[in-house]
Amino acid sequence: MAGLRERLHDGKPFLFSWMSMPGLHLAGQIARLPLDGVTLDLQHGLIDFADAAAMVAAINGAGKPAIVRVLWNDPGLIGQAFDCGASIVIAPMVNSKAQAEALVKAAKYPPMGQRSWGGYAMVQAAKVTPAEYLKVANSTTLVFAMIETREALDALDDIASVPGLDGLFVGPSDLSIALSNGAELNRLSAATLAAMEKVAAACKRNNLVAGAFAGTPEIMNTYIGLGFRFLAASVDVDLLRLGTDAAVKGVNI
Ligand code: 3PY
Ligand code: MG
Repeated sequence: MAGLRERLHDGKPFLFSWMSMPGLHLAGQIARLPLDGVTLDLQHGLIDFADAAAMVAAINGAGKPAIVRVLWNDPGLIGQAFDCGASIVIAPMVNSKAQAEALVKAAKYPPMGQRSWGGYAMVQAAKVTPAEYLKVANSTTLVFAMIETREALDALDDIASVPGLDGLFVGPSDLSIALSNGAELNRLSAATLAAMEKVAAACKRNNLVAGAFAGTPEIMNTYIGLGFRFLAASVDVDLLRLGTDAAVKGVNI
């Protein structure tokens, strides 16, 4: 999406919805909420590729950038996400420089990478001709590598310095599990926050956008304080619970 890279670098938090449930109309509704974009979670959500293709079109139709967290750092899945019109791909469990290079290679056409040409939805979404799409694709599609293991923390600067990468995205649940050797799931644990400080610093050194899954205002504010700007703010399933709590709050029953 034109202007998205500039928006992500302007220093203002970019807060987005996170969807785990499939549904074209649901995606259209969520894209109209007052947040900056919508992520479809194809790793842990219940969304398959046919669902995602329709949902991406609905999100783009609402004028918001569509973000896809792919099932795995796999070139076929990354190409598929961009071909259906996603603006940003987030790849899970990127643990080495070689894996970060593979992510960029799958996402970019030559000379930056080896993305394979095909499809039409991405051309429709960009509102250009196929030949024009080729010219703008590498600069308008963005990739984030997820940092969520000890291995990734050990290779942080090697990963962050890979050309073509736009940002690092912390999976704080997996990271907290890894750093506690499986003892706790705590997105605000001291060890997780200390590691995230290092991720934010690596992003700053390499002119990358620092992103993370957050999910609550308290967590978001903490991560913003550490320098994170690209944040998953609310999750579809949680919105139903929060909305229901608000709908019956104060009712005399
Ligand atoms: C994590 O926190 O591990 C994630 O992958 C976010 O969903
Ligand atoms: Mg994870």
